[in-house]
Amino acid sequence: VKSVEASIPEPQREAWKKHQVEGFTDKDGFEKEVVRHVETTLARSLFNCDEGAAYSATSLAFRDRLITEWNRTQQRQTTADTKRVYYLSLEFLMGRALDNAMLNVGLKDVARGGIDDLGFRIEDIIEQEHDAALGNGGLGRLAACFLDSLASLNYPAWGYGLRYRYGIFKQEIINGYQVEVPDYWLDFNPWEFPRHDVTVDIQFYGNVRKSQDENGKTVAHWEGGEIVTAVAYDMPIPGYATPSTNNLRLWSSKASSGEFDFQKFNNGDYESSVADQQRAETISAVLYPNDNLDRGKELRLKQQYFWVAASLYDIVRRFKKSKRAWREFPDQVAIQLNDTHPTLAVVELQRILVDIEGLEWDEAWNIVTSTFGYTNHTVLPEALEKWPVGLMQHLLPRHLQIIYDINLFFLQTVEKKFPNDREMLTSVSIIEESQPKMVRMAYLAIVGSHKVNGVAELHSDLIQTTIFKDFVKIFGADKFTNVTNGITPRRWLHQANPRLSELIASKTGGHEFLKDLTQLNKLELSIDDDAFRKEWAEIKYANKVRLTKYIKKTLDVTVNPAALFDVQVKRIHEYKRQQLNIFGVIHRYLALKAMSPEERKKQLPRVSIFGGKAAPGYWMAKQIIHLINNVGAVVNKDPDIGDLLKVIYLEDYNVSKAEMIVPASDLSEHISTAGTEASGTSNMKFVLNGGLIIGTCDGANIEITREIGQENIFLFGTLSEDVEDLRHAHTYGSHTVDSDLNKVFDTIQSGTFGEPNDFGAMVAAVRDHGDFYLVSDDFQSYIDTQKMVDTEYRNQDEWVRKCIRSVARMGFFSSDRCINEYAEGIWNVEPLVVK
Ligand code: 9GP
Repeated sequence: VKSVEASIPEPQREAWKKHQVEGFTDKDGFEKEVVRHVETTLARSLFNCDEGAAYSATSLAFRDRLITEWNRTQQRQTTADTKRVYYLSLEFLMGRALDNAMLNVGLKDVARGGIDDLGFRIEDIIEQEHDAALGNGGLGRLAACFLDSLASLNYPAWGYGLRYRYGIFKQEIINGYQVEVPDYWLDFNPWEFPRHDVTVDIQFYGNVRKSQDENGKTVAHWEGGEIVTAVAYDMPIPGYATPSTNNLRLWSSKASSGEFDFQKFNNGDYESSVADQQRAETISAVLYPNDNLDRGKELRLKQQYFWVAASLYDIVRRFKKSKRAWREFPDQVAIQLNDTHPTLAVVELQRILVDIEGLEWDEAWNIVTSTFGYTNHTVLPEALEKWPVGLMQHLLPRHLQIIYDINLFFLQTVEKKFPNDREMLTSVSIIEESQPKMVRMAYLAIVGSHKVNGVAELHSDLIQTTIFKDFVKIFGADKFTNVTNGITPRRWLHQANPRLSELIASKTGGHEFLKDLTQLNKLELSIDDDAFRKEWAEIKYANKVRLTKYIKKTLDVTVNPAALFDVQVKRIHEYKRQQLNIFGVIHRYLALKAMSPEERKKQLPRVSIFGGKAAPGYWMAKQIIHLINNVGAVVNKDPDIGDLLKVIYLEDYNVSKAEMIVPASDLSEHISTAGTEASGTSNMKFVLNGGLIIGTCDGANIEITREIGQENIFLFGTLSEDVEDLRHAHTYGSHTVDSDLNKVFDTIQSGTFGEPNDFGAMVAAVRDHGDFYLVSDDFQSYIDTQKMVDTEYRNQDEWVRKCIRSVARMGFFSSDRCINEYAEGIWNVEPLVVK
């Protein structure tokens, strides 16, 4: 790190203190800051200030405020010298920052007035911001919720990630197909601070030489190869209703100064002189767009090492300033591995301690394992990371040696505990003896951490009884735990649904519930208050009207806001079963078509809303998108159907769109095959916004049911304990598909929704190829449950009561509760109370 650390001598500090920047606190001060930024930072004036410039200046005014508190928070944490948490995540799906900053520092009303005085509307200004979309889905959004909670609860914590130049691609739907467009989001980003003085040189490739030191100890030297420089970019993370402002540090790659070939440049060979530079910059250029899928690309491994090496260098440097003994490292530092992506950090810390700091292996290993915790987010085999040994050897030769040593010592302890059990050794070895040999990253993460957690009760049970069961035998059950996911009520209620947040505040005695979500339970006391329920329903209706307008504007489809809005927005994946949903929609369409006009008049109008991105290489997921759009194209224009059914595909689903869609939902679909969705977090967002769920007994649906009561959720489908038997029966027994689903398939194959062959593979996956996701098993109960939904929705008063009761019982699902559980059970850190 080439950071300059100079300190102003005591006598001169008075001048600094006198001029300390405080930031605005009222409307006048805010306006002054905005005008100053428009005129000086942006070099514009009142004659050419458009909404974009007004957004920039507003953001800069808030950023200045945040940075003052950010500086103080860092100062406070350094002085207190307490333990810090470092959250390592390859994804932070932050969404927009301005609205969040205004609400968290409690100055949105001040800004609203000021923006109004200056001739703009705050809603239009907020809309100008580009989402920070540095993530794929639930995993990245969870990390963003955690940052909000860590700051709001005053925990000394930093996030570490990569500063991708391109976040998740922008999705366009053209002729019903997904088309990917690059998301270049960094044109103007007022929320980041480049720290050109905080850089770390990261080594790749090369080879390892061993020598003996004066005591005869073998020392490894990693030499040669290539160097890429990591540059830090910091984003302030403001807590809600507290001055605590934490840091998210994102690393960007650039060529190290030694890599630029001046010789070639001077000889006029400009192109190849910059080639190395471009190669270095490629490391942090793009986010891999796969959700729950591991593709094993070399650049991805490079990203992982680049990011963990830079982050650990930073963490170790900060620790070394305290001049403590190494054994105190775990008392000062807790590092959480968000999934297996940062697992190389385990190896890197061991390398730093042994090769660079000269500690003995065992002492170093004790420090390492006491420092790390690992969160598993999936049991899907295709998502569990493995790297070919050959690639690891080539890219990180010293790390591979260390991995082999870690494995050797680990297997020796296993051998002691389970003598002569070769099967056990093969099953838990970090190196998979396959062709080619692979490094199993999840196993490395387990062996290198003191705690391993799943993200919902069912998921945590499943990892302990299936994929990691042998590790439970080896390490004991205490090493494994559960922390059920949560969401931040600040963004997912207060920001996304301001009217509902105000109504709740009026019934629960203020905004305390945003700090302690269990306070929502007071809502049940008002459930018989007619005016309250009326206002509740009005707010939902207004949110639906807003979405209706958006649908009209973007898709030119008119939908009836009084219809039941049935929403499934999330990544497109066979295990999440959007195909089951669209088959159900086709079934509904066929049923409506078969009815007499009189009968039709008695039916409940419904809008089926879909949204979500498919990984660009995931062909079947793209087929599902295509089918949904084709069904919409037919149904939405069918004069027999009219308002009774509309099928909508919302393009480019992202965090800011979720903030509009979630509050407008009556019913949301969380219908994964049991045992496949680790938790899900959008299920929590939908319920918190007064919508009900149709769902399977999977992930956090189970705990949501327990909290809100099974009378308030529409559950259906196979239980996870029966999944394996059914799969087996599909393959080895006779597998039949019931007549309703067959009718759906026949309609698809008759060409009603496009070319008959277009969706052949999707139909065949269910009918002929073993139906791995159990669509045929769950179809009938899904349809029956949807009928129940129709019936219950007709009784609006009871429906609203169900929604209120559900919201009242959602206190458990705050990410604040999660973070407190991690802090107590895994990190052993305390909040730093601000006076
Ligand atoms: O698929 C899970 C999702 O169920 C969970 O809510 C989220 C956060 O824990 O993580 C997802 N997992 C991944 O994206 C890949 O492991």
